Amino acid sequence: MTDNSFPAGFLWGASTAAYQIEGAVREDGRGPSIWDTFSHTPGKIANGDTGDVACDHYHRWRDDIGLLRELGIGAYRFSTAWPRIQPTGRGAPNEKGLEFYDRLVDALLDANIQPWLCLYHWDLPQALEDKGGWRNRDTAYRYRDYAAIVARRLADRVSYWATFNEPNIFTYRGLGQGDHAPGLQSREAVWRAIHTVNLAHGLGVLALREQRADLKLGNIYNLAPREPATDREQDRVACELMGAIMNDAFPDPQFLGKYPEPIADDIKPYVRDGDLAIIKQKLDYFAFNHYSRSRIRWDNDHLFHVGYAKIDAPVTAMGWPITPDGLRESLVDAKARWSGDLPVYILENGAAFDDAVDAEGRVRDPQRIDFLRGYLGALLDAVAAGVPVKGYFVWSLLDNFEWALGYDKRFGIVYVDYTTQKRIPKDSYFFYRELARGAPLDR
Ligand code: IFM
Repeated sequence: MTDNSFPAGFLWGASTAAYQIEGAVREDGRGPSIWDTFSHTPGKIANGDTGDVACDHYHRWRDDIGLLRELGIGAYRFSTAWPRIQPTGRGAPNEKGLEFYDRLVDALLDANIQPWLCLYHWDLPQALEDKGGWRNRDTAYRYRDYAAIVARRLADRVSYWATFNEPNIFTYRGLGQGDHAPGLQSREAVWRAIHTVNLAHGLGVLALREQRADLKLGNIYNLAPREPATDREQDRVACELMGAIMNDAFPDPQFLGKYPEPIADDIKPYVRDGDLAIIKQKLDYFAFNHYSRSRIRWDNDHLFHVGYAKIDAPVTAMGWPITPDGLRESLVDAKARWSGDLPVYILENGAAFDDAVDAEGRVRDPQRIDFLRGYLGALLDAVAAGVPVKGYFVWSLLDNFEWALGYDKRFGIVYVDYTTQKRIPKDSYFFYRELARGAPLDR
């Protein structure tokens, strides 16, 4: 292996999420999710956008699998929508919902693409939210039942499963910062939710293994290096808190059986005897998403007293600094702290830029290509440093509903014209295709 070649058998993939692409929110018995409620609440989403139609993937999934096949990648990560499968989050499954994922999985396998299934990418059934959502311990048991239903149906064909996508983001932003669904602003709600989600993870892993013992199971964290903006005590405290919530709150209990020190006392009131043993299950791979490093400062006005300080680096259309070396650092750090010899996968990485279709009908996105080149170079540096990184999934296959920012932010390697639903592969799609065909990284 040279420094610019990927290890033999390296898995190239692309990721998406149900609410961000599917649309068809009222079809075939799907129930409402917290994101339907939130996106229909005036003022919550840029331009008043909603996921009602999104990329209409629910109807166009065959074309989208065609794009994946053409791309030549080995794996596709998608999420199942809990409210499609259990419209109220409990009780008998909705057959039509299961059928949709059945067809999707079969078509992926026919195309020789491994399905990677994530059970939860933020679209909690609204009926569960009405009973306290992730603040309510019972939701962990509802999640366990949902996981068992999906596994009973798909575990014969899907080997790779993830319990949650970015549990740190949906708990912190949904219940603390309030800019994501369900839009609460409460420290206590965050502590409660962190524990319920961890418990749900443990219960979910047990339920999945019961269906098929040799499934490959993991959780998709979101990790990034965080450093204090200055060496002032307050900035250091703010940074430690952010590190505990954003990096450690899920891998620590899941791999080490304990909560990180800066938040352990806050979470303790919700932890019952035996919970930590349920949470700390043997996992088969270690996965995380990574975008950017950050510098943290104390902010008196913020609920958690944290703010972001500027980093001297170019930024994406999200305003996120482009700091590829942070990926290497996070990989090396994760191996030392949690993953050890487990295979490691980056299940999301990518960037939003202000893409446009030019007069020739082409979408030229050299900035995204540079971004990918930089971060993939950092990944190779981590491999050279001994981290067993086995695959990389770009975020995202398609432009899609970017949560509170609606359709303004385009992360896809395929451009979506939302008025016609036409898909146009961007230049980065062809760049990625070369890598998937085995080209070394030209860096
Ligand atoms: O679009 C999101 C995705 O749903 C979760 N990870 C980050 C992406 C970009 O913000």
